[in-house]
Amino acid sequence: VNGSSVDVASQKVPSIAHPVAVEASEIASNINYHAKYSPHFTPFNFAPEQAYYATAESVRDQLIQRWNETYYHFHKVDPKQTYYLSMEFLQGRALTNAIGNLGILGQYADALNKLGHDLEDIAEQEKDAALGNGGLGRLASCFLDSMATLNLPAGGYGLRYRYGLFKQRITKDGQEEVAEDWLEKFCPWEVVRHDVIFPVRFYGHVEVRKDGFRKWVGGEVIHALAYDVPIPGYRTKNTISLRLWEAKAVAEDFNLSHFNEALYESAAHLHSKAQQICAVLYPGDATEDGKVLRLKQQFFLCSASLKDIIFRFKERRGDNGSIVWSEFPNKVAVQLNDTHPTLAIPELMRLLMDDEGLGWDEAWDVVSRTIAYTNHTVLPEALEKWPQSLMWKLLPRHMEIIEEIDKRFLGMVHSTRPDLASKIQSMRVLDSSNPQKPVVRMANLCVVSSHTVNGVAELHSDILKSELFADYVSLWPNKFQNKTNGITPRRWLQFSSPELSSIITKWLKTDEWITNLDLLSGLRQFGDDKDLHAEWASAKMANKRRLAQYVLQVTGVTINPNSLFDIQVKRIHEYKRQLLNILGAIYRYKNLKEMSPEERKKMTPRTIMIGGKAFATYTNAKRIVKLVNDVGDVVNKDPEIGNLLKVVFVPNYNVSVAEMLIPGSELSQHISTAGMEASGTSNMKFALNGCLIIGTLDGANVEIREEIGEENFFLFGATADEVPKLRKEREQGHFKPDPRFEEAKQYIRSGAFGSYDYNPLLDSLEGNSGYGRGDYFLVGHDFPSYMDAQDRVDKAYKDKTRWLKMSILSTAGSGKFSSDRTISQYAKEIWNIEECIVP
Ligand code: HBZ
Repeated sequence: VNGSSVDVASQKVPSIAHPVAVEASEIASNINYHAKYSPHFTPFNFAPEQAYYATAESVRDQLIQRWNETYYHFHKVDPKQTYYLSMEFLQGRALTNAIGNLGILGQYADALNKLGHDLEDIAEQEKDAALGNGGLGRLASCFLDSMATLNLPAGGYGLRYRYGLFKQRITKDGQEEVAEDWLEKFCPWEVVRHDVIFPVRFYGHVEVRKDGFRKWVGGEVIHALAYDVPIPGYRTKNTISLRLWEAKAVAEDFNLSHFNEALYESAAHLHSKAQQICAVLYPGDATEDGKVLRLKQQFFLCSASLKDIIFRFKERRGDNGSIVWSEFPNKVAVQLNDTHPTLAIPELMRLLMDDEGLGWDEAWDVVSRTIAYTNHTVLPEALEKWPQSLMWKLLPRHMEIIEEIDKRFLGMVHSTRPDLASKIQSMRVLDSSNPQKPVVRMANLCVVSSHTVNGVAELHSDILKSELFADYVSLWPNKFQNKTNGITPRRWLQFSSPELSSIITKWLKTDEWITNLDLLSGLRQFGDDKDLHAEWASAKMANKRRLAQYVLQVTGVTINPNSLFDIQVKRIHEYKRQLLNILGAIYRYKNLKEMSPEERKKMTPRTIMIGGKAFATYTNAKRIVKLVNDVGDVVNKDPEIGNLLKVVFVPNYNVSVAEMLIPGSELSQHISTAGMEASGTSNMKFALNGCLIIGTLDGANVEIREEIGEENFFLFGATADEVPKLRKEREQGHFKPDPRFEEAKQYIRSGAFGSYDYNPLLDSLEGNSGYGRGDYFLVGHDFPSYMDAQDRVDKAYKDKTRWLKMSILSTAGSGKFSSDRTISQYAKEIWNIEECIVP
């Protein structure tokens, strides 16, 4: 299917007609050119939307030039390359990021001014590419930015979902999910590669051929067509690719005779099957069909990507037929972003054995030297397990291979480590302990098959070693690593808060911090400087005003920029404890109401903002969304309270909303039950923007607190090692709740926030009966220390000088959390790849 290989390396890069524009006037004329000759609308209309497409296309010209050069250069040098396989990439908007990375943001702003437009307004025309749902997806996108910036030969593979994450609408019933068609109009940031298309099979059966080879045949074949998205590095020519696969049936799959017999649906049967694969991110998996579809999506990503990687490996070895497969791991590193792309393991085994003729040992050696796995969760319910029956049906050859992996693993442990006999059942890839429903444990398959397994923050990696994967550690002590997450400082500071960025550059006398974030520590020496304080405060205030305007626009609530802006934004999940936040807000409200007017005057005014999406079938999470909105409705209209407290639910939290919220924040909440948040990455974004954290000793909070100093972090709550004991005590009824906790719950039950039945939600905080789950997330236990920490926050905020110093020290201590640092460590310690700079 994939066309014959051309010796592209020997071809010259064709020169383009228009030079790469850097002057505002040239840029303006390029934009004009595209408005005229790349039209998507009726002519003579240059409203913001049209201006956005023309602007994006002019940027694209510049990207394509660099992109082609990068491709040719990598092809010529043939370095070892990393491929990041992920079911999610949360790219957000591309325009500002692209011109920012190209270093021509100012020129584009000027050019648009000449054309009667404002860059900010134009940028807002773009829909977010929301091909992900949370931290894991955004991490993948930050990683791509760093790979490009560090000139690494690397790229991403994902799926081109038609409907990414749903749009969240808030109604009187709480969250409503609405499909968002980000591809409705033309997407200027992708290029379809009509020459890159691979068949992907599902179902069918395994044939044993005369020569003994096994071959997977029959079933249903869908094609994977490549769409490439350019990823420009910051101030480098290097521009790498995010390759997104679209599922497609081809013309031969269309049954013309059926169609002519008016059997329209059956005529296009395979076309509709293909459409389903890339229709939505995370289709519901409560039904059997839903599970099949999810597994199909995962396999589709793995199979197409590996075929592409193998094609490139062979292409670069030339036509002389001398493919040395043991060289493959010296040219290719594959990183699995969680277990979702685990099927890459048996698929690579199958391609090597059944298509390329390698023996088991040879293929296994290649696979296990190529693949590495990142774990992002220790929650047992989030560890993927696929029913063996479903796998046999959809992927019969892969199940044979998985059985063999399991069998050989078992044999190896029996013969080399008889001491592990009592552990072996839980270490195995196959779990047949429930004969009704035997499953494949994807995480175990990853651990057994990968050369490296990593967690995403120190605490999380320690828990992997001491708990989740403890039994494997004695078998393979060197397999386990930590790679603390990071975020790109370009998107999350430089472009989202230009005011603060200029101040940092001015005081550090260099803008090198943008690619060497450790330099931020140079701000520490100015922690007490009055002039810096004044500038810092004014940048923060500008960002707060911008945020207040946004909040007014999307919620109708007026918030006071002089109040403390307190934000918690992340997916809604019980372990992240938005419920703790809102119970605290309720207690604060009740307390304010009970005060005398004199007492009230002494209180620190607060605006609590909470945002995030709840998974459509996660009932308790949706109840939390409803509760926050109900509390806001009452509190925000209470004339007695006025500006002393506002509670705002920010709807439809996504990457571009985050870019608005984070720069305007002063306090942010990262309050998960200790041991449950693998890392968190928004905590890093907030800290980088000079926002103080109230948080538990969980995930990367631990390292953030270490870096910025414990005196600049509002700590509370149980530690990870106390949690099991506390849960047990709770179960045994040895828990005496704090009266403030009881009051807050009682206030909800009294109907103060409307008549919606919150009992199921509140009962989850009680003992083990009815809905009660014994407060598994320890909201009750941590409540008093949370409230005490909040009192410390109020007190600190009253002292403006102290707060500003803490804010500056927060930014100064955030250097470690650049994704450039994270990716350099992956490159050195896991992938063994080096930079490959396009001249
Ligand atoms: O990955 C998140 C972790 O919760 C967070 O602590 C960490 O910082 C981040 C990056 O390492 N995990 C996710 O976002 N996970 C998912 O979104 C997910 C998606 C599908 C699943 C399970 C989890 O089936």
